[in-house]
Amino acid sequence: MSEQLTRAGFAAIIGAPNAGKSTLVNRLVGSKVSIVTQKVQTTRFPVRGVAIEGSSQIVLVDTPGIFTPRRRLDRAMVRAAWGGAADADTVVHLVDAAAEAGVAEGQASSADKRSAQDVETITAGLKAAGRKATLALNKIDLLKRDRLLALSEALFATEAYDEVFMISAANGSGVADLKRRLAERMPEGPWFYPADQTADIPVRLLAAEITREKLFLRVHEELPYQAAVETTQFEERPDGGARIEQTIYVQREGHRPIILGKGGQTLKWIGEHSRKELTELLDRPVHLFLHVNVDERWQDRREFYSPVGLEFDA
Ligand SMILES: Nc1nc2c(ncn2[C@@H]2O[C@H](COP(=O)(O)OP(=O)(O)OP(=O)(O)O)[C@@H](O)[C@H]2O)c(=O)[nH]1
Ligand SMILES: [Mg+2]
Repeated sequence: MSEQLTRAGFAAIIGAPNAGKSTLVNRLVGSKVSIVTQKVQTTRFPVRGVAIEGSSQIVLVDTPGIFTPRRRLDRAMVRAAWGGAADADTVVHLVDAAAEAGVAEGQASSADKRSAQDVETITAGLKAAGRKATLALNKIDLLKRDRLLALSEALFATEAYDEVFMISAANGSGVADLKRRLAERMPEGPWFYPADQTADIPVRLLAAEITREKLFLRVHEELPYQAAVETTQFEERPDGGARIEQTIYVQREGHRPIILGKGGQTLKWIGEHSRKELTELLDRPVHLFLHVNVDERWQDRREFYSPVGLEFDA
């Protein structure tokens, strides 16, 4: 009997901040591996999710949004995103179609305009790299079909792409077709991960990410995105539970009361929601302790970068 042919490879999802990359990766994998918020620049380092389609294993690389970077962390994020694309077998450029359409019709917000500029930068970068990407127009749930076609034609005319998909990562429409296509594009070879593994991220890091998501979801208006979460302790308890200690770093003393909230209510909310999700994810009781530290220069601390796969000197 001959062995069944298997395929395995890497598919990088790149795109402007907030295009929906992490939502798409979670949708393709079928469980949560990467955090999602309404804020731009949520994803800070490449996150690997593992999806299976037939006999193919697709290792999805969720990348930080690509934009014009100014600070050190921004530079490291953008470099990591392009690095993810360079190393992958196939690249999907995910575009927020609603933002693009807004720009085309002259009714765009400043965020939409920024997004459209980032899309241009990425298209140019793909062309310079000399390889064709898959274009995936996302958020089609927000748009009429005729607007989508015009948009798709305009982007395809740049010659950076060899295929176009129209999807909604949020409601799943079109995602199955994209997944089948990615599976076909994987090179022949043995799988990289066991069949039941969906993510490749250390559990301490994932735990910190979940708390960061709740933090951003709760204080996205008040708090600039300069906050980080670190898991400082992760202990298995004799009763089968996990005891997790985390520190939230903010850059200014003035941010501390925002995170604490009145009578500590905000921090309590963040902790409760994070604990709930961690309990489900780890499938055991979780005792979570959160601390807030002010560290003006956390973005300039070298230790923060390499554990998550970012280059400090980008
Ligand atoms: N309506 C709609 N919203 C979507 C869709 N996909 C993602 N979103 C929303 O878009 C926002 C950004 O989603 P993310 O998945 O965090 O986007 P991202 O590209 O990973 O963002 P960064 O990590 O910041 O670069 C969230 O509020 C999502 O719920 C979609 O298909 N339709
Ligand atoms: Mg993301």
